[in-house]
Amino acid sequence: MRAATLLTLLSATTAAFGELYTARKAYQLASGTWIENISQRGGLSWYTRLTRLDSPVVQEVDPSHQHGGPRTIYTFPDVTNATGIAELAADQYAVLTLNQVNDATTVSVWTLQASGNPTASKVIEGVAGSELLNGLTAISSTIVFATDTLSGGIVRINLETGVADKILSGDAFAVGINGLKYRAPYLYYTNTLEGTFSRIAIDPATGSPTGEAEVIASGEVLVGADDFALAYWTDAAFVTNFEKNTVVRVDISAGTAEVVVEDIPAPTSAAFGTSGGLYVATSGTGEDGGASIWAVVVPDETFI
Ligand SMILES: *[C@@H]1O[C@H](CO)[C@@H](O)[C@H](O)[C@H]1NC(C)=O
Ligand SMILES: CC(=O)N[C@H]1CO[C@H](CO)[C@@H](O)[C@@H]1O
Repeated sequence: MRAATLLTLLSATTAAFGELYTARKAYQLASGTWIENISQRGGLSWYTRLTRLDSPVVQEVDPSHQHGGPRTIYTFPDVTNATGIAELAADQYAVLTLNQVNDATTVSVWTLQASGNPTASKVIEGVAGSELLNGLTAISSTIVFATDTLSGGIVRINLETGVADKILSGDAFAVGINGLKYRAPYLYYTNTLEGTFSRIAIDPATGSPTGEAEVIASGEVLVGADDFALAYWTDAAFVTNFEKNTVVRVDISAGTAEVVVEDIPAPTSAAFGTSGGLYVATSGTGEDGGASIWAVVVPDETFI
């Protein structure tokens, strides 16, 4: 997600695309809305579930229906914003919230059971030393990792014991660290300010690094990088760049990054749908006047 301190606003009009890629707006939300994160393609839940940074809610859209949402499924009590969401099991999520009162922010961690009559339990209230936990990814059904965008580093959260500790820090995890995804054995992450897409191998049981952090791709096209989706059929990542209004494809083995979609207004996250297709969600800060969800066709996607 983009923190207020990281903003550079650019505006966008119509979508223009790289060769063979197409993008169309699938859903438009009301003015003043901001989608922070979408979750899909663990393939476990049918609905695309999303968090809203402008209010403490989780919503869902039915990716197969043009008029299938968004519908609010849960409102977190006594907090102001929802940031990261990560799927733990079918219809079960870990969700990060912020409570911003005056100048103080409290970061909390919840588990959400999203089917039927949704319920949530607070696992941690007030993660010590963090003002903005942002990207969130599940390592297992009980361990999630989150990026600390404002002070740098990656925090491990044990949902069973309620313990949160910063386990990765230093130059490779600098301020501006943002999107985060785990695909064994690597934890992949972006840095918005440095314009990098990196990874580090970790032990899934402890979260401890089992190798060195490596920058896979970097450069001006990645300055402004937010969250991303990992392709499931090839070794690539689709990174949203909210400053440049683009989707950037990173070829992980080749270490290259190229813009494949332009003019999606201020995109913040991306996820592949249960039955294929790349969904990109926006912060609603472009000329759209509200958050939107776009359906992007990736020409070489091979549905598995
Ligand atoms: C959290 O929500 C409040 C109320 O909508 C909003 O004023 C504030 O800017 C939000 N925080 C962030 C980090 O966007
Ligand atoms: C920015 C952000 O919160 N990204 C997360 C969105 O949710 C997926 C899992 O559903 C995580 O992997 C991302 O890190």
